[in-house]
Amino acid sequence: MDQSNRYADLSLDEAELIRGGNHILCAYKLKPKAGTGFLEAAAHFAAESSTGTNVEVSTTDDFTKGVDALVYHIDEATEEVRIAYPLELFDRNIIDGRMMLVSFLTLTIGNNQGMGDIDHAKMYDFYVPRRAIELFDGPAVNIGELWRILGRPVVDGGYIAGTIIKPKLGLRPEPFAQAAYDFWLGGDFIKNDEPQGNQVFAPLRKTIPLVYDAMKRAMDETGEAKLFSANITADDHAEMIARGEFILQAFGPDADKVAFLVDGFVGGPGMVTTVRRYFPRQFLHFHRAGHGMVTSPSSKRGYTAYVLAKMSRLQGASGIHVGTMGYGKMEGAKDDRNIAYIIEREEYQGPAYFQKWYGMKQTTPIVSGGMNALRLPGFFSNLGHANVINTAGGGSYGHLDGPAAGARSLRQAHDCWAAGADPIEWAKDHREFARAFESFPKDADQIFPGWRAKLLG
Ligand code: RUB
Repeated sequence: MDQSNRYADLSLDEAELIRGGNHILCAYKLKPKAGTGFLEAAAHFAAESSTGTNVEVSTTDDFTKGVDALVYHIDEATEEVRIAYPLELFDRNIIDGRMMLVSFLTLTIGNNQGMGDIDHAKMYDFYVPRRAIELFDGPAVNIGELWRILGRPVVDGGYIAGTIIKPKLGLRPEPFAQAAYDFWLGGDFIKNDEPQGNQVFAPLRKTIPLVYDAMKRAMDETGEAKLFSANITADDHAEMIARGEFILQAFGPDADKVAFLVDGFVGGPGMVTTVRRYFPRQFLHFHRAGHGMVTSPSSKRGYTAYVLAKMSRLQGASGIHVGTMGYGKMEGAKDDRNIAYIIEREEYQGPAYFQKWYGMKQTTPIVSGGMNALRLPGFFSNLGHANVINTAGGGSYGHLDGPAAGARSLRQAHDCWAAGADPIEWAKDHREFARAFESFPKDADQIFPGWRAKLLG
């Protein structure tokens, strides 16, 4: 059934919709199945995403029609469809009237992902009006808190050198804590890898007190504050809270130095909000393992990494992984900078929409995945700043002289970029950075051809 007379109005003006402030706007790349017209498919997509189904139902009244989602722009050549969703469509909490991300997803990227007359559809941007920004939690704390703990300025406090305990799994409590201690001698921040939790060979109740002991010893030794991002991901919210409370108790007077990591893509919005609302004083570390199944450019469904990052700020992530923009091991490209810019700036022109955040705290870009000291200077040049958390697992534990040297090599790489120095010249006076060339020779050959002759003589 062609529903375009009800679910499409191509005379609607986008600028006016934005001025009105009563709609969330979504931009998709959409392709109908062969045999279905473009406008017809788009209108069915909007129907299924709001008030409708594939047939007219007799229970529809005039009010219902007033909250239809409407296709307001199509461009068949570029597979572009833009839809305006009235704010009334979105579910609100009964406890405080606030908006919830799960409802945004259920409507805008829910049933419409499995429709028989749609070949594929992927959301690549969305616009949130001021009222909706006010109704989402947003971050409670962010990198500013971490800079304060590290004794730095709370604005532009700079690079946070971090790691992920590696191997990813298979360390028992003592070697795990030792690996943490060793890195902290040279670096700032350690995160659990995303699958690390309460495995039988490393029970959380045994591992966490040892990690705190390692942190205290490293703080005594270096005179610097240290940070630990503990994974409290679990299916059960009660389990997450039990883990979080145990960890905060174990860290006692240093509980402010604990972040909570959640596998927010596989776990979903409920898991993120559990941390955001139950532990509002802790840095909320959104790990996005699994996101590639929808965000990869090879996927024509779901949403992009840009959309994921933007949603995470609405939800209240203190920091989210933004990829490595072509400089690390994960898929990405230089212009993925926009994934960082939309979460850290007060306003930003995205691929479809100009978004203002109306004072919502920023979400911190976390840069991770195959990074090491050699890859950092180029990464910072591409991004244009270094106000990020960077976690380099292999880049630290793979350093020939161990994780403390690996950590120092990261800081030296940052300082090299900040000084605008030539990396090979810099390496001549910075031993740990120089040893990174020998530790990661494949990268060195690729990024700095001829380095051996210049550095090793
Ligand atoms: C880092 C690692 C992270 C990825 C996730 O380990 O595997 O979990 O960063 O990807 P290493 P993303 O430093 O040894 O590569 O950050 O893109 O979400």
